[in-house]
Amino acid sequence: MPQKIILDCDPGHDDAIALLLAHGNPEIELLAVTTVVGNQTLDKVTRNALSVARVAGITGVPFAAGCARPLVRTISVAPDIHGESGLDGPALPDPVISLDPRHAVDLIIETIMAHEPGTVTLVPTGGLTNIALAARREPRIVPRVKEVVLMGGGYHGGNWSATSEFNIIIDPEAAHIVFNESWPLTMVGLDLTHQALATPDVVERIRSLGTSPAQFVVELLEFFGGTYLEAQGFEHPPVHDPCAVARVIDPSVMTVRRAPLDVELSGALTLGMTVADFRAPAPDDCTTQVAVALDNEKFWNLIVDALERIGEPVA
Ligand code: PIR
Ligand code: CA
Repeated sequence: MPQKIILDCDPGHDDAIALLLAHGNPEIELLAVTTVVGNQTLDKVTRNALSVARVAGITGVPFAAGCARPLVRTISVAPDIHGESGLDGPALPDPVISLDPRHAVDLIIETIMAHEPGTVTLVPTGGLTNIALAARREPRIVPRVKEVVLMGGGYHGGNWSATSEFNIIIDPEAAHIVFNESWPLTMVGLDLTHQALATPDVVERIRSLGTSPAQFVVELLEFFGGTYLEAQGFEHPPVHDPCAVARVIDPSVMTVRRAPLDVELSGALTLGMTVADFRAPAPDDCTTQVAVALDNEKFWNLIVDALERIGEPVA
């Protein structure tokens, strides 16, 4: 039985690859794709999501736009990393599917309520605004969700401040809500995703597939590699968001550690920090865990296999 997921994203180079992975892997049933302000404005990331759907040949999956600003803070976007479009690099084809008319928060709620309890996994790869609002708007979703497997945070440090990761610090109040709900939550943070580096050998593996979605990914990785070198001094870019999807496909792709987690809302230097309490043993009622170590070979095989399965979609 494939895992049913809702991908809540802000494409975004690595979000786009996460979407391709989810679509191309038979262990995943993509129930819905929702967008949220993050790497760029809501209009831009939503259009990007629809363009990527065309590249991947995704039809029959509802795509809905969500929140255009965080709960409390002002918008901060990441053009230094993702460019002005939010997905600079490859040519972006005009979308062929249209947006679902529902608000993302409503689509998330309706989708969870329409499926058996314990069968839908939420995979957020952007700020947590939509997910937090869904939990507040319809609390009955919380015990129905199988698990939240999110890309965000980190217990070693940040990428948007010394202590804090982008997806958390752009809407820390939303993250605080999501981390403190009772659903099982796996944090796939920078500690893990900084192990998923797109080295030249994996870029060549993808290029050699020779299809247009593979070429699209190569061009994403080339642009992302350039900005990551320039802005963050990384020799090879970390491909964050597909790590969360990979965890749902094959839990053995990473090791995790149970630990209570919380999000800092009042620190003068540490706003948006995800604090993990690693004092052992984790309490019996602890429902949160953090990703610690990646099986790199398994991870890249999943990406390459998904692109191979997608092949050359008829646009
Ligand atoms: C990546 C992101 C934002 C800023 C930087 N520097 C790098 C986006 C990615 O899409 C990912 O979801 C998360 N936020 C990583 O921080
Ligand atoms: Ca993202």
